[in-house]
Parts: sequence; C-alpha cells; structure tokens
Amino acid sequence: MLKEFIGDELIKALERAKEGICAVEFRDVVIVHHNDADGICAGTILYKSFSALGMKPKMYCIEKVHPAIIEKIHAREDSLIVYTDLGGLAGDIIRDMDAGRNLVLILDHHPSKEVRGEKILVIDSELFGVSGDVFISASTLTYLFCRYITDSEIEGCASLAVIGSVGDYHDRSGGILGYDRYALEQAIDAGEAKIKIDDSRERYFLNKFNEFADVVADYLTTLGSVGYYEGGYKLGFNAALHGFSDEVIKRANELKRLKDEKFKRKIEELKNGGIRKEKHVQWFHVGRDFMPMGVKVIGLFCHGIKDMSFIDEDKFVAGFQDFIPELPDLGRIDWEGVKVSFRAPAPLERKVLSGEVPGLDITLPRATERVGGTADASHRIAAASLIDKGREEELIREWEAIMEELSST
Ligand SMILES: [Mn+2]
Repeated sequence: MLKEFIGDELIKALERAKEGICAVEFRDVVIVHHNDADGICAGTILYKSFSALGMKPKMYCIEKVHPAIIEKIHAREDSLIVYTDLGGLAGDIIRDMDAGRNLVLILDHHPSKEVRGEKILVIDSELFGVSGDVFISASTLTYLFCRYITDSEIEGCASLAVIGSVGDYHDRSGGILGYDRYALEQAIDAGEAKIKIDDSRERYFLNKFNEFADVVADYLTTLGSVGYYEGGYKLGFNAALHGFSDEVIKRANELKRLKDEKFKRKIEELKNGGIRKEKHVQWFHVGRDFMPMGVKVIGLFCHGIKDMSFIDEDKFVAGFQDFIPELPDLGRIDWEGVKVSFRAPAPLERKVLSGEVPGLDITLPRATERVGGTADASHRIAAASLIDKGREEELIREWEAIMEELSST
C-alpha cells in the first residue's frame, strides 16, 4: 500500500493517528467539515469509513471555525471529533475549549500550526512540507487516513478524493498531481474513473455519477456554499453518497441563478449610490441580502465587481456581509459577526504587486486586530476577516489610518 510514498513523514503521521485513535475509547463520532466540494467529499469519505466500522457519525458542515461554533460542537464528552478541510489554524482554541472531554483529530491541508495536547492531533500536509494548494486536497488526505483506519479500500472513496481535488482546482496545471494523483490512480484501478483529454487538459469521468469530476464538484460547491443557510450541503452529502437525482441537479442550477440575480440586483444598488467612498477604499454592506448564501459569496461578489466601470480604480473595494448566528443543524450560536472581503481593481493590483501601495496581507490583519476581529485569509491583493457586528465603520477607519501610516513612511 502506498508504495510511492513509503518513508514519507505524512504517511507515518497518518499511521500514528490510527494508533492514537485505537488507543482511546469513545462513544460516538462527530465529523466537522467545510461546505465546499472538497469539504463535502472529505466529510463523506469519513462518514463512509466510520459507517463501515459500524458507527453512525454525526455530521456538522460549517463555513468557518469560530469559538462560538466550537463551543456548541464540543458541548459533549467521550466522542471522537474529526475536523476535515478546516481547523488547521485553530488547534489551540479547539483544544482549550474542549478541555480534554473528547478526542480531537484535525485533518487539514491549509496552512496550520502544530498543537500539543494529550487528546488532540493535527495532521496537516503543510506541516510535512506538502503543499495543500497543489498536491493534496483535504479529501485525498482524508481518503489516505481512512485507508489506515479501515484497513481496506472502500468503494467510491477514491473517486470522492478526485472530486475534492478538482473542486479545489488542483488540476489547474492540466491535471492533478502528487497524492491527489495517487487517489486518481486508485479510482482508475478500481474501475471508478477514466481520464479523458479535453483541449490538452485532463478531465476525470466518474462512472458512479455518470459525469466529469469538475461538473460534480461545481454542483457540490454550489449546494454547499450558495445554499449554505438552507442546508444545501445535505443534498450535496447525499449526492456524494448515492449519486445525483434530477431534483438535486435542478436545485443546484436554481441556486446558481439565484446567486446571479442577487448579484445583479446588488450591482444596480451600488451603482445608484449604495457605495461609500473614503480616501483609499470604497465600501458597502450587504447585510442579509444574500440569504441563503454563506459568507464565502461576499468575496466572490467583490471579485466580480472590482473591475466594473462604476468602481473607482484607484481605491480598494470592501464588502461586508452578516454572518447569520442561526446555523443549520447547529442552531443559534452566541456570536453576532460580520465578514469583510477586500479586493483591488486591476490598476491598483499592479501597484500593490510592484510595492508602490501596501498589500492587504499587511493592512487588513492589522486593522482587524485593532477592532478585536480575526483575519480569515490574507493575500496581497485579496483578503478577508471576521469582526463583531457593529464595528464595521471602526474597521474602515482603522484601515484608512493604517494606509496613511504606511504611505507617510
Ligand atoms: Mn480544501
């Protein structure tokens, strides 16, 4: 098994994780997964594997790891709680909030940090020098882990790993690579998948879905993120388990249309004076107008409008969206928050990349810290944070002040 990767530190860690889990008694299994295609496939792989071991896992699908959410999920004891496709950076918060009541395993492929604790284990490819942005999806990592815990190859899991990898665009160079490719080869050997070359790019046809992996991934991400607050990920999870019904495909297409309509309407509002202009940023707040879409879409929206003609190309674009504290399956959480996404119009993007203008990776986390929020993702030309509701104007003021401070030096 896994001949190609023998001696590999990551593989050894997965073996150790199995030993760690087998050494502890737990009553039930809880799976916490992200709401895009990769997260849904990773969650489904865990579900299938623990089911094969005779357990019936409880599933939670979340968009973000936040203390108020961790608190709800960990209000139990003697369980095995497995996070997949998220949690890598929140290991210490999860450990402290759980306080040793449960056994926690985090399987992630995003940048993360190591955590010490008797009842927590973080296995993140990035900690082993394997880029989770290119060579391994959460689904592939989870698939490999599940091979160890079940000591077998479970039908359909390798295909799900392929969908997750494609969902995270790991095929962007023409085909999937590294560990993801290993899962693809397993799916092909099992007769689940075929490679087709389409315009000098690989596409992966999956027999079970009678469809290409990229199309399946697109449906799952739409159901999970655009349909987040109506629990669309449950339709995605069922489809990942059993295949797509016509109704589920119809719902995915309706959700796509809904997103387009809501975006169109919001653009009209912004054009008609719905945008506020400061010295360095133009910004707006969509409140709950994007319901039932999750907070991922504020980033998509800002990205979509940043180069439109009504946008001032010398200023950054910032959009706020309410994080609704009534989560599907989890119920009410004790936190009212807002997500903010920043983007740069193309001419400003060039100035950031040439060093003429400070990048969002510096300015937004700093402003976020000043208002007591948490940076969510920070890149030079695209960044996002979570802050408490009611502190939006303060964040904009602090961010403007930081821009002034950095420009004057
Ligand atoms: Mn992922």
